[in-house]
Amino acid sequence: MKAFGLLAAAVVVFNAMSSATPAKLREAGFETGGLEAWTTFGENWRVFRGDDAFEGLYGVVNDVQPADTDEWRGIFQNVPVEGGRSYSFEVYIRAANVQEAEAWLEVQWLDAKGVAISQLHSPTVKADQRYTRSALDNVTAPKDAVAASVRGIVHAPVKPTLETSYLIFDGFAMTPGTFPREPATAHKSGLATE
Ligand SMILES: [Ca+2]
Repeated sequence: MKAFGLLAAAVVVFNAMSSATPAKLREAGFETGGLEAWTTFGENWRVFRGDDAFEGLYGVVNDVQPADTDEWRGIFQNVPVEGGRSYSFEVYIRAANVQEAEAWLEVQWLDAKGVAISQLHSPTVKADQRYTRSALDNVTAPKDAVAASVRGIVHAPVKPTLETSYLIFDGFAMTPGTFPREPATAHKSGLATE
């Protein structure tokens, strides 16, 4: 009887989770001025404030500097999903003085143990660009997925020799299905140092 009771309790918890309102990205545009909702790895992530934000007042930038050591850097947030359902993801990326550095939007599908089942990413940004949409549109979560790890990735296989490279992200978003609007066109310009 005791074992049955535990099983019943587990089912109740599962049902409560599966019927919850779909979770969303938090602080997706960094407008708190902090990174409380995000986890980073690798060096030199910072929130910046200024006209160079894609939307609002803030964005997040990774500086790739000549003296750096980390080849891989990322900023991510895990969001619950329903296995077998389709989702769309986007972020706006600006690249300035990139030299050998590159960036992309990545999604890892996580199972109940937090282990990545599979991953996919947007085309790689390899050259300087104004804010441009990077997206994964209408992709289906594996049936065992319980969360999407939504990631901005910077890869710096070769460090710049003289000047800093800037890989800049703002306006992360995700939705079940597809976004209900046409994507905004790229805008803004200038270097992160301006
Ligand atoms: Ca913003």
